[in-house]
Amino acid sequence: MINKILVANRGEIAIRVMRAARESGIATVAVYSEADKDSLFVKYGDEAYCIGPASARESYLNIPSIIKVAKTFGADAIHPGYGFLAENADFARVCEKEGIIFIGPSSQALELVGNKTHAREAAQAAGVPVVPGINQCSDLAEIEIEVEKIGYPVIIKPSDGGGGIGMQVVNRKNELKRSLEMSSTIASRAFGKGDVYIEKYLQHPRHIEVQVLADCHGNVVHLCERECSIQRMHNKLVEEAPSPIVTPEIRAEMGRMAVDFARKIDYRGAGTVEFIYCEERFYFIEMNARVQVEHTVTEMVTGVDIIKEQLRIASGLPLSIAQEEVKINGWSIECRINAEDPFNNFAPSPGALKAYRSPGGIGIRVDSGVYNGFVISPYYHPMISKLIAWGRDRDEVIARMKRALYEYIIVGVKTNIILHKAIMENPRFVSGDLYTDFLSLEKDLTQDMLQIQERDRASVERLKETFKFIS
Ligand code: MV4
Repeated sequence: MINKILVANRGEIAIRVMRAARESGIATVAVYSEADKDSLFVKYGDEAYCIGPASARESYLNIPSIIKVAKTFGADAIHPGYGFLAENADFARVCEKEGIIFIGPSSQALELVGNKTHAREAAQAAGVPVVPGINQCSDLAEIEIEVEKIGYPVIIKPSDGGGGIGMQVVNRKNELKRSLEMSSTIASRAFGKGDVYIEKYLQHPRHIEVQVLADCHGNVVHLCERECSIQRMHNKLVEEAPSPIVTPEIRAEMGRMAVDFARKIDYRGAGTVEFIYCEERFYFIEMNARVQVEHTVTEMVTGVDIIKEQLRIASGLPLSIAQEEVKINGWSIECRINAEDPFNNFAPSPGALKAYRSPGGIGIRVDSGVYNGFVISPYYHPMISKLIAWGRDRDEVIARMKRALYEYIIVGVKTNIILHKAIMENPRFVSGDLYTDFLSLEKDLTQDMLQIQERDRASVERLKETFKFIS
């Protein structure tokens, strides 16, 4: 059993974990950088210790400091959240050696899925469809012959990478050599290893992922899919569950594939199996071995508390639900509300929230670590909150999200709320016609944003007036 969890993260996800811990009767320890000393998550922890200066490297990535706090103050488990150390196999291994429970998969599983080529091979071995491609890149002449068989365009991906870094699309033979070198160089610099692999490049794909949970008693379940196609430069902006195009038959098939993959690699914990969906087929691309930002939409439609399941699994308990009990109820959408300027290439807009009031009412959930007067730090990703709506169907949840975006009062920093309003009103989005290049291809979104801004100016100003006596 776990008595005390050290939460090795910050912001909304630290609070999310602390909430699940409190409901489970488990104490928490917050660790924070100097930049985060006034953050809410520091107060949500039963104890809190400063582990270093503002830079992530010297605080949230500082393995020795985090382990030292855990040992000194008697934390028997560490939850890494997402980002930072969440998928770091070395960190998981240190925890294992020190006798601290890492709330996540084993270091071996992290190592396996951290290498995308190995993950691809495991998927193939589990009978899960992968994109046609080449796992081993040898000499150029051989690669050229293999690529010719697959057909251009192809995409070169770093084996040990993530987040789209170092990926190169190749349209013809004479670009292949240069792109291989480019991808490998970027990969070496970013991930310390220059290995790459090649896949057929699928155009206008949808990004659909399946949430899985696996305990240490051999139980593996999937919690259905999320559609995460609306993204900008590999940063997801809007996610939803279920996916508008997934039928019950495809859902059952994708779910079975995700579970088969998790079983094949002896996975334990919460994880996400990522697929790309293109021309009515889906293909495995990789596994995310952590709880994700967008786990919330799955929670809203299944009623399962994914973090509490993580805590059960880490304690050695069986999952609280069986596959037959997983049912989708209604629809959920998440909008990531960032402090950034949608009219200036999404430049971060850190600073003080001079006025802040988040929406509420039926079907609305706001996961956030901010409050009125809080200062958004320039040192980390400028996410203000995750605004999550639930409705009985997609039309109701979109209407509810629009209503919540209307209610949101944020003064002092620029935000992407106007972009979310434009997306919620976009005919393509409303019809469920989503794909990963949605934002780059919808050329008139800026025009839409300007129009919506003019249309809503008076009502936005009326709401902001509420705060005029305070600031
Ligand atoms: C692809 C692809 C097209 N074809 N693979 C980018 C991030 C990584 N997780 C997978 N990525 C892609 N892999 C093949 N064979 C297009 C993308 C891609 C993408 C995927 C998911 C979400 C957003 C994306 C944005 C651009 C490209």
